[in-house]
This record gives sequence, C-alpha cells and structure tokens, in this order.
Amino acid sequence: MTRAHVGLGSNLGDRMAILDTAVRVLDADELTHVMAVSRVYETAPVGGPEQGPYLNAVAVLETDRSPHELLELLLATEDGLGRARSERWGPRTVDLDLLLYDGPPVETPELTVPHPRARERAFVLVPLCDADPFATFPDGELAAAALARLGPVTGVVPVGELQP
Ligand code: A4P
Ligand code: MG
Repeated sequence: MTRAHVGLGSNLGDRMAILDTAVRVLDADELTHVMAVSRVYETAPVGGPEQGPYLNAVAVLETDRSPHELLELLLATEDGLGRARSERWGPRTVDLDLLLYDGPPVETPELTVPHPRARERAFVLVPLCDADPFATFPDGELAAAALARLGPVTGVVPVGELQP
C-alpha cells in the first residue's frame, strides 16, 4: 500500500454532503482506504470567474492503485457526483486533485504529482497539514514549511468535520 493525499473542493450544491460522499466513495474502492481526513474549511475562491466560496478538505489514503489508476478513480468519482466540466478554474460540484503520492514525482500529459499548484495555495496546504502534519513534498519540504513561506493566511476558515 502506498500513501497518497487527495484534495477535495466544492462550491456548488450541498457542498458538505458532496465532500462527505466523495470521501465515502473513495473509501469504498477495494484498493483504497481513507486513513484520515482534515477538517472542512470554507475558502475564498482563487482564480477563475467570479464564483462562490469553496469548501476544501484533504483525505489521506492508503492505496494499491498506481498514480494513474488513482487519478481514474478520482475522475470517475467526480463524474459520479455530477461534475460538469466547463471553464477552467470555474465553479464545480466537486474537484478531486491528487496532491501527493509517495515515491518519485509523476510528469505525464494526464497527470502531474505533486499537484503543480499545491504549494502556492493556502486552501490546499492548510487542510493538508491538518490531515497529516508530516506531509512532505518529494524534494523533502514539509507542507507546513511551504505554508509558512506563504505568509499570513486569510480566507481559509474551519467550518466543520467529515466522518473518516
Ligand atoms: N491532472 C493533472 N495532474 C493532476 C493531479 N495531480 N490531480 C489533470 C488531478 N488532476 C490532474 O482537471 C483537468 C485535468 O488535470 C484532469 O483531467 C487530469 O488529467 P480538472 O479538475 O478537470 O480541471 P480544473 O480543476 O478546472 O483545472 P485545474 O488546473 O486542475 O484547477 P485547479 O488547479 O485544481 O484549481 N479556489 C478555492 N478556494 N478552492 C478550490 O478548490 N480550485 C480551483 C481549481 C480554483 N480555485 C479554487 C479551488
Ligand atoms: Mg482539478
């Protein structure tokens, strides 16, 4: 089993129920277990058109899926939860990003791990550190150190919890 960290985001519909269902769907996969989940944070939207606030969280997984197989599970879970793909960075019922996967970085047309924008985003790093205080990028930098580099965090507020 390999450890992986998945970022969850939603800013359309019943956001909390959608994140909760996404965690359950991932845990129901026979090759994947959810080991921990962060608190849920309400976050100001970053990039894209004018859109409503997100709920963001991070799940820590143990999986026997390869990175690409895990991406397939994430995309299938997004589809199952009714995500329509329209504009980049636009509003979405659910977005599941593979943030980290233990082992060497992955760089292919369909998949880049670590997620290329993870280190610049408080809405990723705050829940990532919450779910796993020792989460580390492949170059050895702790997620907590990357978060400290961003400076003071605004627009990331804990609002609830998901059941693991
Ligand atoms: N892909 C490549 N690498 C990965 C990876 N590590 N994890 C490919 C997941 N997918 C990866 O994704 C498009 C394609 O990226 C996938 O099919 C996969 O092959 P998408 O989810 O359809 O597109 P997107 O999410 O609109 O684009 P992108 O670039 O992934 O956006 P981001 O960077 O995920 O940003 N503000 C707040 N507060 N909270 C948010 O959660 N999210 C976004 C989306 C913008 N602003 C936000 C939030
Ligand atoms: Mg995405």
